[in-house]
Amino acid sequence: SSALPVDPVINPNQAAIDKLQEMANLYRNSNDKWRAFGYQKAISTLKKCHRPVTTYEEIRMLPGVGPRLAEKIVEIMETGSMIKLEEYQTDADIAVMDLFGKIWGIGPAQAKRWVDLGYRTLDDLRTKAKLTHNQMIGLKYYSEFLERIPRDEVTQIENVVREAADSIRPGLLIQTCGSYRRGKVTCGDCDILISHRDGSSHEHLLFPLVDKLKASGFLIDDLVYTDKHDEEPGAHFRYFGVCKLPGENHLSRRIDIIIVPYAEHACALLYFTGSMLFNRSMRQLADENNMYLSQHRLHVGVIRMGKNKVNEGRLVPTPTEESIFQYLKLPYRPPAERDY
Ligand code: DCP
Ligand code: MG
Ligand code: MN
Repeated sequence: SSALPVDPVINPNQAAIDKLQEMANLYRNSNDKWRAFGYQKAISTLKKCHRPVTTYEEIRMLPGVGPRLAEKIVEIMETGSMIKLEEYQTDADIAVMDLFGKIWGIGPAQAKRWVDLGYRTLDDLRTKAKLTHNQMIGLKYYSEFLERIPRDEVTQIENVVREAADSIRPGLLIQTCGSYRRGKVTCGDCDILISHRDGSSHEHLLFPLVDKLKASGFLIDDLVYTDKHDEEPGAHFRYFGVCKLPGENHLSRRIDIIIVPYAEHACALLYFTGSMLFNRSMRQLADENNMYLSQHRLHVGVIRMGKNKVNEGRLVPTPTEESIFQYLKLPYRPPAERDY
């Protein structure tokens, strides 16, 4: 695949970014999503700032950084540590919430429920808790799923899927999205989008594809496997599961496959490329301009009363990602510039 830009060189404020990220993760996993969000905004700002900031005044000038957070950043700059973070890291309940919150698919509410039931370790969950299928899979691969996937391994995973898909149906459009398409050096999982330009050859593909990839031993556990008829009308065919490349030295990896009709390809590509924060701001911008943007489609001329749509507006053709940016009157942003 084409040469993509990779993560920028280490940021001069990386030490502060790392500490703030740890704190944001702990807040998120301990169910304090507003604090986590505030920290995440400050992290975004610091990542975009390519000179070192050291004084309180400099830090306060950064957008999205309030006085309390600025004090924290100064503390990190001056002492190399952050007392609040250390307190949190040694708080037993917070530590357990964090442990549980790192299980794939587990949010802070579920982590809290388990803590309240008295579970303290992953073994407690394995032996005492009543787990759903996905929770069992998350536990089974606890440490493997926390490992980032090197970019070239994602490419290899894509190639395995491509080869299987091509052998079933030639001419498919197959593209890895997510953090990979945004040019990251390592990825949390492999997000593969499949479609076909003829508008119909994407149909009846997911089941034979998954069967084939299971038979070869590549797909090893399922998380979400849906025929769109199971779900809300028009939902995409999707498979979320676990894969492993052949050979001894490979870890089990998360893989997401989505198959979409070609008319929805650009909206799905935009959505599946992310980031999640970027998607949120794109949808918000659409809302503010009487449009509606989803992973399926773009509507214009939407009329809302508060949160309710009074008029659904009109579906517009979106042949490319560029066309979506044009409707929103935004200059096009390549995937590598969609982190925030
Ligand atoms: N996505 C979203 N909202 C969600 C989940 C996903 O908008 N609740 C979109 C944006 C993501 C993309 O789907 O960028 C892929 O989801 P991932 O969870 O795989 O996230 P990334 O690929 O961006 O990061 P990672 O490297 O952690 O996989
Ligand atoms: Mg991903
Ligand atoms: Mn994913």
